[in-house]
Amino acid sequence: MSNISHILKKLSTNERNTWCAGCTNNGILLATKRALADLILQKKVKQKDIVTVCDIGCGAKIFDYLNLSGFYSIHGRILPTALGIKISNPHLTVLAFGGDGGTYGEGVSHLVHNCRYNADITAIINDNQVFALTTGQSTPTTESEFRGPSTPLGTKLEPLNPIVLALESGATFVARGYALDVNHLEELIKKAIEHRGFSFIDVLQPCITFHNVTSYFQKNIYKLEEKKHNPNDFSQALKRAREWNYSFHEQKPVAIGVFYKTEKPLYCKETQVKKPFYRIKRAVDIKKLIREFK
Ligand SMILES: Cc1ncc(C[n+]2csc(CCOP(=O)(O)OP(=O)(O)O)c2C)c(N)n1
Ligand code: SF4
Repeated sequence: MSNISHILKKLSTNERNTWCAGCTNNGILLATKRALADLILQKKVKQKDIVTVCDIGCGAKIFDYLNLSGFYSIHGRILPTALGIKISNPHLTVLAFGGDGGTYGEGVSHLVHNCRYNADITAIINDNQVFALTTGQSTPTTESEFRGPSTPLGTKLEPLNPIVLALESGATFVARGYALDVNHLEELIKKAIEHRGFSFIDVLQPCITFHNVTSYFQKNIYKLEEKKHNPNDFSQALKRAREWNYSFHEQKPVAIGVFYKTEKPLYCKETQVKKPFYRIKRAVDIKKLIREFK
């Protein structure tokens, strides 16, 4: 067995895959495993030092299929959980997996502030433009007129553009991937993990059961790197991000790749974490305190 197949095997679990047959989340799982296996092989990360923080949702079930330490968080709260882990032990490679519903709906303030903080965390968001696990209600990235269980007459709202949001919130690495282009997504995930700071990847992940827009993506997706896009140019990044507004009423070009990348001070450095919190001896005797309050 080659080294890479051996590492891929070590990253896998025996859990039964409960995604619908043909679910595009399998593309994200494969790209993540391959990206991690390559980084492990190159000795850039260690399997024992990788931590995943997952939301509640279809995509978040990736937690069960990766043989990594981790934390099943609550809906919308992957980023504060990931930030807490990173501050407590800065040596860890922290990956946060969430859906568009949890991250752009309930958890949107955490996304905005984590873009500002710039802790060294990688956020991978499976954006299927619906709350898939709860059977397809509309989320902030759903297109107008979409009819689902919570909007039987069609949603009347325009979608939120998470790429523009992340750029305007000050993120230092902003990218979009496509779950059905596994090789491209693998490269994006590697770049995101290697980036020093908060990395954000919105992954277009058409839900084949409740929001199947695969044919639109197959027709309209193009790669930024093939258009000589300069990821260091903020205004160019915003312009590219605004080409498509997450709707399907008209044919528009849908860019994937790194929109923007820059360097900023890291949050953990600014908070003066000299050594991991878990190594700091507590001055307070917790057991004694509990006895006092009993
Ligand atoms: C605070 C809270 N609100 C709502 C729910 C119910 N809930 C669980 S999963 C889910 C849908 C998740 O959708 P999304 O985050 O888009 O992920 P997907 O299932 O599409 O991968 C919802 C609404 C919950 N568990 N907790
Ligand atoms: S409902 Fe959609 S996202 Fe969830 S497992 Fe099925 S195809 Fe995948």
